[in-house]
Amino acid sequence: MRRLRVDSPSIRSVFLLLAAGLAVCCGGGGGPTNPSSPSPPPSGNLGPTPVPLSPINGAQVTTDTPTFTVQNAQGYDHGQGQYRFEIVTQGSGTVVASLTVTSGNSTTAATLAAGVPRGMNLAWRAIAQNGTAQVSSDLAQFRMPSVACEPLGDGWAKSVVSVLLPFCPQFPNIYNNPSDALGPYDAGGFGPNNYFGFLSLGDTGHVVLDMQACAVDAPGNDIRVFQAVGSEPVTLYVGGTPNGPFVLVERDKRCGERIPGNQTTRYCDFDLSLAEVQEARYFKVEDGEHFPCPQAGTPSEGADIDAVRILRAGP
Ligand SMILES: [Ca+2]
Ligand SMILES: [Ca+2]
Repeated sequence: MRRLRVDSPSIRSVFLLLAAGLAVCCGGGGGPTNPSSPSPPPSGNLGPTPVPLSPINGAQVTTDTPTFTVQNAQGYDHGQGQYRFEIVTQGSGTVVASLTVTSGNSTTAATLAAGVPRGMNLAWRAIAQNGTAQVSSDLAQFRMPSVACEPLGDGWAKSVVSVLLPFCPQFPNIYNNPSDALGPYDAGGFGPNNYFGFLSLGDTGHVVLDMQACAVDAPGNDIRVFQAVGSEPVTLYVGGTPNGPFVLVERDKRCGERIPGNQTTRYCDFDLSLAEVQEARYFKVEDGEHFPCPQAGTPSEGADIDAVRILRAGP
């Protein structure tokens, strides 16, 4: 049961609160609230739209799973609906994360447990919904923790965070050492069984690489992926933390630019601005060839990753 406040200044306010109490008294257990948020007004004084309470005004949060708190809107209080929290880019307004929770008492809070990407200029809003109508807050700017960037150095990939290589019994992948994607490009040899120096991803495979340094969005391309044997397409995601969340930069990009004098390795370039990412340390390189396992005819199916480099460190 909702508890009525006893400090109401007038009989009229009491009647308003009683009416509000009747409307919301029986909604069951309370929704998520943030005890540290500013004191909310009584539900009778809620405004026509939700109002962001925290984080606001560009404040930097200290966790990768931040909590967002909004003052509820009139008609969307506890027991009356739900709130959809959207994390969007400041540039195009693209939604990068979202979560819907039931309304709390005067305020509603949501913790983005799946994480919010670092290295982007972001804002958030809360959209109150009651099944037939909805009303949105203004956007509030905030900042995630900074990406931990080490000095640039030579710009080549430094270590493997994780790898997923689907097993294809039709034709098992023999180019399956993820370390072959580290350091400068060095693939060579001859096919189909005697190449060296690259990692074949197979259909839908991927590898996550720690660059230690960060790629930053400068004018033009920022990242170069070196891909061996042909021009198989590559998909690139980037992140500010080793386990993501990762943000798509470009999908299924043909990776076949030739390097003069090199017969094995080719490359393709990516521009962080496509993803509205300012800086990224971890690159998730995914197969973009999508050649189905049942049709496999070589032990090197999928994109063949020889190396990855931050372009600012050199061509
Ligand atoms: Ca760029
Ligand atoms: Ca290599």
